[in-house]
Amino acid sequence: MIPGEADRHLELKGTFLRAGRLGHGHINDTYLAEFEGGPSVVFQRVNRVVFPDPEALMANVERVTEHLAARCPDERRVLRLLRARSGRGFWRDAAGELWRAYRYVDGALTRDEVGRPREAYEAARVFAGFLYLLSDLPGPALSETLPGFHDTPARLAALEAAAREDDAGRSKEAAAELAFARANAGWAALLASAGLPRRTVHNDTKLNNVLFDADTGRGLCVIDLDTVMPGTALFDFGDLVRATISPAAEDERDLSKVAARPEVFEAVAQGWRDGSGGGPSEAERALMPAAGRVIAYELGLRFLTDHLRGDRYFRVGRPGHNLDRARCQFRLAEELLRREPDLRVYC
Ligand code: GN1
Ligand code: MG
Repeated sequence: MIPGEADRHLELKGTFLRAGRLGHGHINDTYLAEFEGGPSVVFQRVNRVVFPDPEALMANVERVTEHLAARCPDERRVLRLLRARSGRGFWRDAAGELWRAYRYVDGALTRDEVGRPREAYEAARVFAGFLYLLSDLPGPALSETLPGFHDTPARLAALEAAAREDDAGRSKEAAAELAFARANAGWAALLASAGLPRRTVHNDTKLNNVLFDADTGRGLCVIDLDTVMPGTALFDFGDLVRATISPAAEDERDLSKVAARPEVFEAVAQGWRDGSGGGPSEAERALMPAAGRVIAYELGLRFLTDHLRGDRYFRVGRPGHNLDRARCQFRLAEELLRREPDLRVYC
């Protein structure tokens, strides 16, 4: 069946062949559908627990994709949102679920971890280029669909509330992780209180949110536009560092595999410089080595909070998955601190 009853809402070319799950995202449900005699299409059901106002989110995505398409005519470099017969970039199925469709980018692949520094360079170049293309998005500012998304102090406060309320009865077994979060509370304000300029950023620059050209290995296209909204460039840079610098998976249980590789940091910093229209400001540059640690810590807080709340936000694949993820991010934050003297910004 075509996901989301899409044939009732969209003009689709060709005859439907098959559809299957796509990607490793933690939030939405994503499917790839293939058509005989027509282009492949990516369908997504938007997670309504995570996004309380999906229509505001889609208004952001419509503006962003239109702006990018006007700036960059290459079909494989920017995401193309398909318009429903209603003229909007989404529709609702009979169950009231909100769906959208993107043109599938052929000949591309995603990665979950960085093998060679070059891959990190390419991801950084493409994400920095994305911010650059959006730097002249006409006003007003995009809606803050998830307020305080990278407000690390607020994330810490949310963890404290979850620990106190202890809905799922898991606070006791997470005592060591809670202690880590509290012991490093001083990290929370590092980016949040730096007074960096707010602009349109991606806010979720994990490695598998960028497509690579399968033939050349070059970075191609930024995907997952759900959190594109106001923020600071260092949220994106920091998230990119935390997502690329370790050879271990985000949910690795063997914490001895978690490491901060200075050569990958250097590649990310170079890609960031080369992709943006001008290097970072002095204030940004000074905080670049710490940014990955703050975002790793923040993401650890979020995974731990979700574990304590009974896994309501991030999709889990096994019991204790969010706790494993939290442990891994906290270890990464520690490693990033330990290697910080070796993290050099050559730009
Ligand atoms: C989620 O949707 P996905 O999997 O690209 C999350 C990010 C986290 C990431 C961690 C809207 O991203 O903030 O950094 O998981 N997205 C949202 O893997 O919360
Ligand atoms: Mg994603």
